[in-house]
Parts: sequence; C-alpha cells; structure tokens
Amino acid sequence: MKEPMRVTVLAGGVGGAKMAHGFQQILPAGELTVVVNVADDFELFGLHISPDLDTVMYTLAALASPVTGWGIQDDTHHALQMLQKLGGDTWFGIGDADLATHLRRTQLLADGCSLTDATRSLADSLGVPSHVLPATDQRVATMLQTDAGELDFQTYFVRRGQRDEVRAVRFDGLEAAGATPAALAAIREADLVIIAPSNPIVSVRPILELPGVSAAVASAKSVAVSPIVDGRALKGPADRMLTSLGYESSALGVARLYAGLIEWFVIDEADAGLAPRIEALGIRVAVLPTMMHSDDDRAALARAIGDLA
Ligand code: FO1
Repeated sequence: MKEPMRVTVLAGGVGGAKMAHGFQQILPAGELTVVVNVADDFELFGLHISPDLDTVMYTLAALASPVTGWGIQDDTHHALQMLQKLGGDTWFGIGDADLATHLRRTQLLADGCSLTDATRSLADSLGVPSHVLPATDQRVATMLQTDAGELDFQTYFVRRGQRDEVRAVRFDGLEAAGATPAALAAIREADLVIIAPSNPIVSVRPILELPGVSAAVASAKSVAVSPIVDGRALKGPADRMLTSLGYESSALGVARLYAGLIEWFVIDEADAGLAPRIEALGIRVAVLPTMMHSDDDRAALARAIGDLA
C-alpha cells in the first residue's frame, strides 16, 4: 500500500472498531476517518448515549475493554451499584469512567455543539489520532419489529438480551436526516472506503441509507469485510437477524446486500468456497484471515486490504 493513503471506514459496534483500529495502526496520524453509526444512540437518565461512537473512540484511544469491546477497560460500577440501591434502572451497564463521557457529551450538546463537534472534542481529549465522525448529526433510531412489539435497539440488544426474533427493521428519522458534510466529504475524498465487518442491517444500513452515502461509496474504491464467517456472526445477532429478515446468513448473503456498492469483498478463509458465487455478483473477492484476536491481527488485515487498492 502506498503511503500515505486516506482511508475512510464505515463502522458500527465492536467489529467496526477493531477494523478501524487496524487501519489506525498502519496509517500516519490523521489519514484515517471513521464514519460511525448513530442509530443505536438513545437517552438514559437524561444523558445522550452514543454506544457505537464510544466503542470506536475508546478502541482507537486504547481504552476499550478487551473483554466486551465496549465500555472502558477495568472500569468500576459504583454509580450503578448506588443506583441499584436507589431503585434506578441498571439494565444498561454504564461504568463510572464511561459515565463521564455521557455526562460531557450531554453537556456539550446542551451548550449547542453538534454531535460532530462534541465527538471531535471528546476524541481529541482522549488523544485519538484519527477522525471519528457520526454519520449524521440528526436523530435516527433503529426500531425492531418483534413478537414482543416494536423495540428500540438497546431494549432489544441489552435489556432483552437479543432474545426476540426480528421480523422487520426501520430507522426512525432517517428520511429527514442527512449525512453530515464531513462524513460525505470523508467518503468522497478517501483513497479507500471500507465497510467494516459490522452488522450489515443495524450498523451499516443506517449509514448507507443516509442521502448521498451509497452513491459516494459506489463511486469510491470500496471494500467490504464480511461480518459473517462460516455462517456465523463473530459477535452479536447479525446471523440470526439476517435469517429472520429473510436473507442468507453467509458471506454470500452479505455480499448480495452490498452488490453494486463495492469493488472488493473480503471473506474469511473458511468461506473460500463461496468466492465464485460472490464473484458472479460482479464483486471481486479477497480471501483473507478476517478473525481479529489481537492488535497485530487487526493491523495485518488492514494491511492486506490496503494492498488490494
Ligand atoms: N452491551 C451489552 O450487551 N450490555 C451492556 O450492559 C452494555 C452497556 C454499554 C454501555 C456503554 C456502551 O457504549 C455500550 C454498551 N453496550 C452494552 C454495547 C451497546 O449495546 C452497543 O450498542 C452494542 O455494542 C452494539 O453496537
């Protein structure tokens, strides 16, 4: 890969953060931009919580818990324990240090900052050398239709432990939302655009469906990394969600969702047999070790993807 190269990663939760971290390790400071899903955002205790922005920011700041991928490593939970005593809601596991992020973001927004500006302030304060951008500054909320009724994302994902079968998904507010100018510019001006191995339905789609984003991705040199390996999601409900929504829970099923947007699709060695059927979609296939168990794995995958360009 020729240095320096401007790379823009479209990311959701943990898998997206790991992919972004891989590129941050191999690029000069400032060459990486991460455009992050904000449709998981919600308000709790009067605080604006942006789980995917925080997961990306903490990962790029080397603060993220290696156990869960979200929240801050070795964080304590005294506030939550006291809240429990006081009869408050404790289903969303906010740590004490993590709480400071939610307090500060909420204060910045109340002072009139956009989510983009608030995120830049937080990321700069944590010494993150890359640009972390919300895909939109407007409120978009993933709503999931299930047998238990329509659930907001965190209720589905955390409070109910992803036990409900998802029959349909909608992104409340998406029609009225616009991708931020900074996010669109980051996609248009990148030498390489990466759709990270995030949940294609609830992490990637709320980014791609913002006006102008899909067209910008399609006209860039774009690579997507499969979040499904051998039919399974590495983390989270992507496999079950794909199935219950009528898609195939496989690298091929995900490739069909991205057909027309990407030049390359990166699949794991376990799925090498699917390459011909993915190539039949007009997509070039790179078979690589996509499991990221360490920082070195993340950097190696990023380097191999960069070499495709
Ligand atoms: N995910 C959980 O499964 N359980 C939790 O208690 C939890 C707390 C939490 C706190 C802060 C934060 O930024 C993320 C948190 N997450 C938790 C993850 C969150 O639900 C994200 O939306 C998922 O990672 C999907 O993107």
